Amino acid sequence: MAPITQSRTHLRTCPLCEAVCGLELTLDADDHVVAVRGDQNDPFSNGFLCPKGASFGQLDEDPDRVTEPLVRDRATDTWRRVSWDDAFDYIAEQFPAVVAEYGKQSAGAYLGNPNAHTVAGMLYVPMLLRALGTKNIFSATTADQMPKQVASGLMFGDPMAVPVPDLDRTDYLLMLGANPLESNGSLCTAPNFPGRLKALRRRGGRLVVVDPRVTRTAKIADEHLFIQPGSDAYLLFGIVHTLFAEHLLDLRIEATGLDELRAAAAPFDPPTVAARTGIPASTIERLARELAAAPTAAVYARIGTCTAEFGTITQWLVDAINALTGNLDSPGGAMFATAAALGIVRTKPFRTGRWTSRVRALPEAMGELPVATLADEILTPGEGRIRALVTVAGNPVLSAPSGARLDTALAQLDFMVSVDRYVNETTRHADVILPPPRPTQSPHYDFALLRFAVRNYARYSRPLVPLGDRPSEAAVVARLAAALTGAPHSAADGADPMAAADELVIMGLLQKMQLADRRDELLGEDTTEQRIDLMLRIGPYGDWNGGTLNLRTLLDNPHGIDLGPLQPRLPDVLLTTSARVDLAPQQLLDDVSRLRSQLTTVAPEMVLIGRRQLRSNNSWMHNIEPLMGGSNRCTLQINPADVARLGLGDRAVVKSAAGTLTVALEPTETIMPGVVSLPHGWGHSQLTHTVARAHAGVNANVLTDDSVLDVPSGNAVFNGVPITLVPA
Ligand SMILES: Nc1nc2c(c(=O)[nH]1)N[C@H]1C(S)=C(S)[C@@H](COP(=O)(O)OP(=O)(O)OC[C@H]3O[C@@H](n4cnc5c(=O)[nH]c(N)nc54)[C@H](O)[C@@H]3O)O[C@H]1N2
Ligand SMILES: Nc1nc2c(c(=O)[nH]1)N[C@H]1C(S)=C(S)[C@@H](COP(=O)(O)OP(=O)(O)OC[C@H]3O[C@@H](n4cnc5c(=O)[nH]c(N)nc54)[C@H](O)[C@@H]3O)O[C@H]1N2
Ligand code: SF4
Ligand SMILES: [Mo]
Repeated sequence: MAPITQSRTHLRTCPLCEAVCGLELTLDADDHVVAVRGDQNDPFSNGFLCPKGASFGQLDEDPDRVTEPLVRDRATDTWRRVSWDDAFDYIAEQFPAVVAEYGKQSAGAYLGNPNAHTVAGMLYVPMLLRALGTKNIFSATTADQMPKQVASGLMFGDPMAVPVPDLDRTDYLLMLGANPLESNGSLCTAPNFPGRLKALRRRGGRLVVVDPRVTRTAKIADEHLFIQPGSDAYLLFGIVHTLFAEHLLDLRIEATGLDELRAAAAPFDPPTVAARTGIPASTIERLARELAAAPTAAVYARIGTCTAEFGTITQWLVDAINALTGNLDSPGGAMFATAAALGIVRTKPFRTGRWTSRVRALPEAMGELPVATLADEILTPGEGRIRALVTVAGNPVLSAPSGARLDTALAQLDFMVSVDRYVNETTRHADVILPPPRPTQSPHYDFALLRFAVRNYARYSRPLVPLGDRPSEAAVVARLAAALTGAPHSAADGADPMAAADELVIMGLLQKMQLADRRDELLGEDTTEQRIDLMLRIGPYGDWNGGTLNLRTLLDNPHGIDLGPLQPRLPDVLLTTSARVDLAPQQLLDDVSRLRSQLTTVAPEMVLIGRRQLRSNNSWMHNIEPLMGGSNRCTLQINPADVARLGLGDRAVVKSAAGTLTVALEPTETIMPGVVSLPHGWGHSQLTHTVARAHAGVNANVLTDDSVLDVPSGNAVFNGVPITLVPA
């Protein structure tokens, strides 16, 4: 260990989940992270740190990560390290050749979750997608929050206009399908979510949690309600029905569709939906009355309700209830954040289905096709079949439905490139892996997550550790975009794809704002920083927009800047044609008949749901020794009554329409009878990295079924999957 005098301290944002906590890192003279603490002076996270953040150092330099470009020999399935130039030359030779032979649509792309956390993912990947010019774009969004974005897009006109519960001021929080005590929150950026919930209760507020499991969050709540998986839309319609029936409305915003919403809710009276949800009619009515009576209240629903068959209807009704009870866009209710960096400027009302997928004719949403049809697009012969694939920061073999089928599909590609820090279950099929640098070598700004924050806040972190002679991830992605399209990509040809791309974006934006003469004033050490500076300066707090913020302000305030509590933002955020909130979008009304058709369906005897684990991060932190073991294991939670009824032992064979797994059982009273829960992101038996393989677990998505979708959003369905269980 280096002498203490040589160590230095650095501040940066944790990139590992949506909570954006401030970290205080101690680095030794050789640039190794030797200590991690929560940044006490961060005005948003106030020193909060979870076990994942605490292991940032181990993650930063995981000895099993990929550090140099790898090329796979297909004949022997072995990897060889190559130089960056050789890697890009090889890509430039192979990828465009496939596209030249089979056409633009033969290229595909899959983007994983960490793209929402990286500067490369937010600023450079969109450019790579444009360069490819294919419709075959997929991402973790359609295995995650697409229902919320489609619902927001249809109600508010903008799929990025997602209201978040005003956690610090609300008097009543109804939370469905979220477990922030383990996940630390999602589409609700709130460092120290646990502390904020405890504070809500301390100030006399009420927390009600609806979940098929008694989660850690449920344990600190005033009330927990079991719900039959996949039935949240019925519960929420029951609440909407009651609000109308009992004249509990307090609509304070300009809205259309009130009568249509009332009509849509008519068939879903609490006695009718009670059987389907497993929640008594009297409880549903009481929830409606409590929401209406509370001085302020917010309904918040997350992944458990998104990755379900009626995900979009559910997300719509969440904000419909917030609106009907006078809580939309109002302090203590559900509000829109004001992010400091200017985002994509949309001008047209959102719609889906501008094109459809080739095999199943599924509509696009936000320029993407459902990941549930990625395997179809690779496996189904015909013109437009995907033959060359790029993945950036994703592991769809473990994260997409019917993962085993996708595994088979990837093996049939003509060429595949992945930008990823590991050889994982997905990237093992790649021909080339391009690694990002260590997180300490990357800049950090939360372009996406700060749009969904419970306080307005901004923080920029510069890289702490020099890159040496390797490229930044931004430069990798920019160079990849050039190589994939056969454009000049190498310094030897005089090309600097990153600088060229940045210049295009910067000048485009400046010209649009009629600020072209101010190019030289942009601050920053490189063109990436200059882009960030520009987005801040013309953003809502920017010094070119009447405010004070720019890159310098953020560099001078390394703990982050508090920009105050959320402010009412209607009608400014709206992009609907009526310039009002649409409480009953036609596309969602059309889906209600599908919901009605299943109202009296008898629930399957056993259904599968997922869960998150405090010391996991989807599929990719299982190689970090200090996080492993204890409760961080891949077990099937099951009620002891079901274990006894089915005569099961320690293990069981689980069968679904999509596949079969043998799993270790974890009997627990915390899960309702008839429901089992398996976390996703496990199934590492094929990996070479040592720790993860020792804790392999099984791939939950062998059981989930890519033929079942939430119709309006095309989102995958992970919760409420019918299964059978027999002794192993
Ligand atoms: N059954 C079931 N399935 C699910 C879910 C569920 O609840 N149940 N949840 C879904 C959800 S919400 C999500 S978001 C998806 C996640 O799905 P994916 O995004 O496909 O999977 P991750 O496991 O997050 O994989 C992230 C990859 O990014 C790599 N990586 C990490 N940091 C970086 C970086 O800085 N740069 C680059 N280039 N790569 C990096 C990691 O090594 C890893 O391979 O899974 C979904 N799948
Ligand atoms: N520690 C940790 N943190 C993470 C992640 C991680 O893997 N580990 N992943 C990150 C990602 S990508 C995301 S998207 C977020 C997600 O963050 P959250 O939305 O908080 O996700 P979960 O913790 O899985 O909580 C979902 C809950 O939904 C419940 N549920 C399942 N089916 C249903 C249903 O039909 N109805 C209802 N009402 N509930 C249901 C489950 O039992 C579970 O408790 O977490 C992020 N943070
Ligand atoms: S809660 Fe999320 S952001 Fe905060 S330290 Fe943990 S992983 Fe990092
Ligand atoms: Mo996610």
